[in-house]
Parts: sequence; C-alpha cells; structure tokens
Amino acid sequence: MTIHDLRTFIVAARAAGEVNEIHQSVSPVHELGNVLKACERIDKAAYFHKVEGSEFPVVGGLLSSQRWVGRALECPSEEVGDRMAMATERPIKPELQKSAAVSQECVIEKPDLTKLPIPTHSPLDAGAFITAGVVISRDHETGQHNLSYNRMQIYGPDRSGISMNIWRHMKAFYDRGEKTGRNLPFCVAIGPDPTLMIAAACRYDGDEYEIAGALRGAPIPVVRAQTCDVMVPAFAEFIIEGEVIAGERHLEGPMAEFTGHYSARDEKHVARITRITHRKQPIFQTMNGGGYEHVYIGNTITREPLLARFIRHMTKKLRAVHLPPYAAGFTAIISLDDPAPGEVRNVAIAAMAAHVNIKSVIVVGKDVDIYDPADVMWALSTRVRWHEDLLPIPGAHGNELDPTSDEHGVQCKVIIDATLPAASTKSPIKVAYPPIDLARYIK
Ligand SMILES: Cc1cc2nc3c(=O)[nH]c(=O)nc-3n(C[C@H](O)[C@H](O)[C@H](O)COP(=O)(O)O)c2cc1C
Ligand SMILES: [Mn+2]
Repeated sequence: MTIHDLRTFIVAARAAGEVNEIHQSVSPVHELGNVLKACERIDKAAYFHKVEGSEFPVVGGLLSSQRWVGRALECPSEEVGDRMAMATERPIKPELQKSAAVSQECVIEKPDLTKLPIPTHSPLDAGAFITAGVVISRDHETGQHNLSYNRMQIYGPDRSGISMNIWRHMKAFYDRGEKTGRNLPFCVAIGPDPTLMIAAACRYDGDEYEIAGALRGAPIPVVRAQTCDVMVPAFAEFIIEGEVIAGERHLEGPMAEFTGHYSARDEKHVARITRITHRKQPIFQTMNGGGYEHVYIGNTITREPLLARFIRHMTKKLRAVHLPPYAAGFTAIISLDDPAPGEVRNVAIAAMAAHVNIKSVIVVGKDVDIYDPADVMWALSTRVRWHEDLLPIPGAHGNELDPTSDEHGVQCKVIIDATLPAASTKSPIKVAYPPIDLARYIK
C-alpha cells in the first residue's frame, strides 16, 4: 500500500493495531487532551469518532516515535535516520496538479474556526489551539515555499493568533512586508501526507515541499490556494487560508511547550482567516502540547541524523544515538562499541556541537539499550563513578526555554560517562534474559 495522505496512513496504523478507537463522545476542552495523553503512555494513537460541538472526528498521536515515522515513510524504523539524512541531499520539487484537489472538495467561503473540533489540550492552556497544522508561507522574492509549525490560538470565527518566534523563515517573510504595511498570506494544511509534517519541522534554506517530496520519493502534488498565491497540498483534510496582519499583536498563551512547561503569556502576531476548504467528511488532526509527538517531530527526528554525523566524524565505534522525547530533546544518549581511553569525552564533545539544545550527553556501552529509559537509568546507577565520570560545562549557551537557562539562554551542560572502562578490574557481565514470545505462554 502506498501512503500519500492522512487516510492511507491511518489505514496502515489501524492494520498494525496501533490506533485506539474512542467511540464515546469527548469534550474538546481538556477531556480529548487527557485521553490522547493516556494513549501516548501506552504508545498508541487515538481516533476520536465523536467530539462535542463538532461534526468532525479528530485523530492524534500518529508521529510520536521512530516506529511511527518508519510507518509513514514505509521503511523499517532503523532506516529512518538515513532517510532523513538523504532528504536534504536529494530534494524533489512539488508538482502542480491540473485536476481538482481533494483538499478543496468542499469550500466554506465564510470561514468559522469555532465549527472545527479544535481542542483546548492541557489543563492550563489559554484556550483552543491549532497545534498540528502545517503552515505554508511563501517568499515572494524567490517564490519558494516554507513549511513550519506555528500554533494558532483561536480568538473568534475568523481570528486567531499565530506564533512566529525569532529566526523563523516565516517571520522573516512577514517582517519584510510589515515595514510597508503588507500582510503575509499563508495557508495551514491539516491532515496532509505525513511527510509534510516531518518536513515542516526541518530547518532548510530551500523549498521545504522538496524535502517532503524526497521523503516520499515522489513530487508532492500541489494546487493554488483560493484566496492567495500560495500552493497547498492536493491531499489534506482541511486547508485554512489566511493572512498575518501587519502591525497587529494580541496577548497569547500560555500553552504547554515542548520542554514540558507552560509558555509565558505574551504579545503575538494575529491572523485573519479568509477561507476554509476541506475534503468530504474530513478528519481533524491534533497534537498535545509538550507530548511525545510534539517533541519527537520537533527535536528528535530532524536532529538525530546530524548528531550521528558529528559523532562519526570523531569515531568509528558509534552504535546508536537517541534524543529521547521524554527528555525534551535536551539529552543525547549515545552507545559505543568498546571505547578507547579518553574516547568517550571526545565523542561527547562532538555530540555537544551537533545542536545548541543538547544539554546532557550520556555515553553508554554496547550492552545498554538506549531506547529503554530503564536500561539507561540502570547504567547511570551502576556504571558511573560520579567523582570522575561527570564533567559539568558551566556558562554554555543552550535553549532559552529550558527553565535552568538564564535570560540569555546560558546554562550548565554536562557529560556523563556511563561506560565501564574495558581495563577495569571490575567488568562484570550484564545479566540479560533472552526475549521470548510471551503470547505462547499466556493463553
Ligand atoms: C509540533 C511543533 C510545534 C511548534 N510550534 C511552534 C510555534 O508555535 N512557533 C514557532 O515559531 N515555532 C514552532 N515550532 C518550531 C518550528 O515550526 C520549526 O522550528 C520549523 O522548522 C521552523 O521553520 P523554519 O526553520 O523553516 O523557519 C514548532 C515545532 C513543532 C514540531
Ligand atoms: Mn524553513
């Protein structure tokens, strides 16, 4: 089966038994977010068939681990890193589709965001937020498209906030126009081909539709939006068209951030919605703020390939790297095959250079499963001589949203060597029971 949109992706996930079907009606205010979180804890997506106040179903939790991205890209989980690394090297341009687009089957000329099942996800979120929409904007000097995530707090039927932090490509497009009072047109694709959701998290200077194309191995079909000169995916559940209004700001937030803490309430940009189009019987897609899916897409999938590349530059002994979503993307866990004396520190320094957000680097031996938090905690508990295996690096630049950073983003980083030295007089063998198929024993 070829995945090319949200529906084919859901079919594949259902076939693998990975979707919890929620038939009971849920409130979009807190209840939906709570259920989605409970599903995340057991590593499942959730499909909400009935959401109070709306006629549309909602799906969430579809891209929260390497296994899910492997499913989206139709490759084994272990190949995800290589596929991501290749995407920027062999981009594939989008293709203008001549025929009518599925994403524009139904047209709402007088848009009303309050008719959509947009959840208020976590307990202290300031209101309903669109969190899983892929925002498409365009550099009118080059014609290139940018894909990004910009959460949108709902203020009214055709009004929302749009969060564009500093150094974002979309903000640069907006800033250029705002000087002369020009609004920035943009569109939001909800429920597109999952490759667009991955491409939207990438930092790439070219057209980000080309990254999605590379991940899919085929051009992404696009059509022109109805109220602005922006190309939108031909396959998506909803397309919301609008413009960021020049000179306007509104208090936005708080909302659950990727660090697992709430964002501050701040003045943010404001958008006017000009049209909504959708597929017949559309499915709304969402993401919990601060959930594994949020962190995984934003901080893990796009950064692990670079982390591996930096470490391979330093050693041939790399087994695997992981930036686990449960650690906000701030902790790199690295496993090495029998490192030579001193090698662990060199590798950890290389890892620190791969991304400014990396705050803690934990290096373990080849017998530790870096995808199992319990195994990593075991290595920390039994294999670290704290007086010599811990190297704090004070006064380094990290992520500004980390609560331990000062107002300039300066914080203390740390390297932890949780390998046992090969020459150690005490190099006991790890107790490991071989896996079995439990279903054969429990009836
Ligand atoms: C789920 C998710 C939500 C995000 N929300 C926002 C947001 O609200 N505002 C923002 O500026 N960046 C947000 N980001 C980060 C940007 O979307 C991301 O860094 C993207 O690569 C920026 O695009 P650019 O690098 O092309 O400018 C989010 C990322 C993810 C994965
Ligand atoms: Mn970009």
